[in-house]
Amino acid sequence: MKQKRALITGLTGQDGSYLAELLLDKGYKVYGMVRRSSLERFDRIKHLLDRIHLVQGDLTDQSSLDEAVKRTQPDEVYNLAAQSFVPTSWNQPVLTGEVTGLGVTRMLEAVRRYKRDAKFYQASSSEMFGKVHQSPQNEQTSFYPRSPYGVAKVHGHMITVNYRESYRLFACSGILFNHESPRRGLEFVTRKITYGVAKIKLGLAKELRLGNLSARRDWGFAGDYVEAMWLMLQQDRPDDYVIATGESHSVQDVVNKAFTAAELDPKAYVVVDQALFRPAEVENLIGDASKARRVLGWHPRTSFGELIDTMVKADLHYLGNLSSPLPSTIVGEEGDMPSDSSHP
Ligand code: NAP
Ligand code: G4F
Repeated sequence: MKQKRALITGLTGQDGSYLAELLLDKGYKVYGMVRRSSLERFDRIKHLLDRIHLVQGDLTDQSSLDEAVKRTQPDEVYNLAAQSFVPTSWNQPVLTGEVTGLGVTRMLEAVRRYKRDAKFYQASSSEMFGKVHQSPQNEQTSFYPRSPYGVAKVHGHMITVNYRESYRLFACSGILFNHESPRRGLEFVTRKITYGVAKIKLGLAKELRLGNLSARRDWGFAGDYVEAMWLMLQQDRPDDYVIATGESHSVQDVVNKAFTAAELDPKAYVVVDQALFRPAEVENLIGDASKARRVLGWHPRTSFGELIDTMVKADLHYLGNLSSPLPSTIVGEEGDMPSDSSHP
């Protein structure tokens, strides 16, 4: 049987790395799109580099996307690339619209022009529900995004639906709720907490500054969620699916779980910093993935407790084995963020 080819945008990100592993295990020839930067950002995929094929491209540059699709002739395209950090989307709203919104249109155009029969996956987001109209949220719930990122994702979602209907492309959107792992970026709240806990435990930090502790999310494990992406493209017809655990927890719950895993008392270390609150917050997300369960046979395998425990252990292991001092920090809109991007 002919070896299937997959093209992943956002290969160097959290989900790109897990999806590449899954597709390689399934025998795919995997092409990954990477953009040029002055420093290589291959931390998450260094263990895969001898098995994947890199193609250069950027979601803001149509010709590079056309060329990537023309050259690789993929059977499946997974569009995971995005400016994905919500606070940055207030700071760089136009860039976020270009990459996270219009970038999807550019990718769909490349597929339509150069590999029309390729199956296309779009990384939609529960951030589209924003100020929620119903709970739990499912595929019928209306959108009310609360950030430039959420607005851009609504564009990406709707243009995917539109290309499916206009051109009969096999185009699917996965509306994924928050999913985390030891490879999560250090700026997102779960990893900020588990990394911060590990630093405190090892005597490398004295406090952890956080914003809104009462916000609630439906958090799952990224490794479980990339399987749902693949399953969507194995169906007979294209459709959209919510992917979630169906459980919601507060940021305070993550704090409690992570500090307990390291046998520390959060009250002694957590500082609430008003500067870390968002101009408009998404207060409460909880997903209803019953369609994915019914049609795809997908269900999450990792519990909230296991996820946070694993992340704390991984960060303790990583920081405990560092041979050089921690890198200096830069001040970002979410406070002091380590400038390294270390991924166990
Ligand atoms: P991530 O770790 O932030 O990765 C984002 C990826 O996009 C990186 O590989 C990044 O490349 C790439 N990228 C950024 N700008 C680009 C551009 N202009 N051209 C080409 N590539 C670009 O995100 P993730 O957590 O893996 O999420 C994957 C996708 O799912 C994103 O679209 C995200 O918005 C969406 N999503 C995520 C979640 C979640 O909870 N994780 C939930 C719902 C939806 P560099 O390494 O070069 O920066
Ligand atoms: O971890 P977060 O930054 O993730 P957020 O904003 O929910 O977005 C993530 O999930 C989306 C899916 O719903 C993706 F589409 C998106 O790409 C990204 O992966 O923040 C979660 C919550 C927020 O309510 C925030 O206000 O945590 C709260 N929070 C409290 N203190 C904090 C902090 N968030 C961050 N990043 N840093 C804090 O210090």
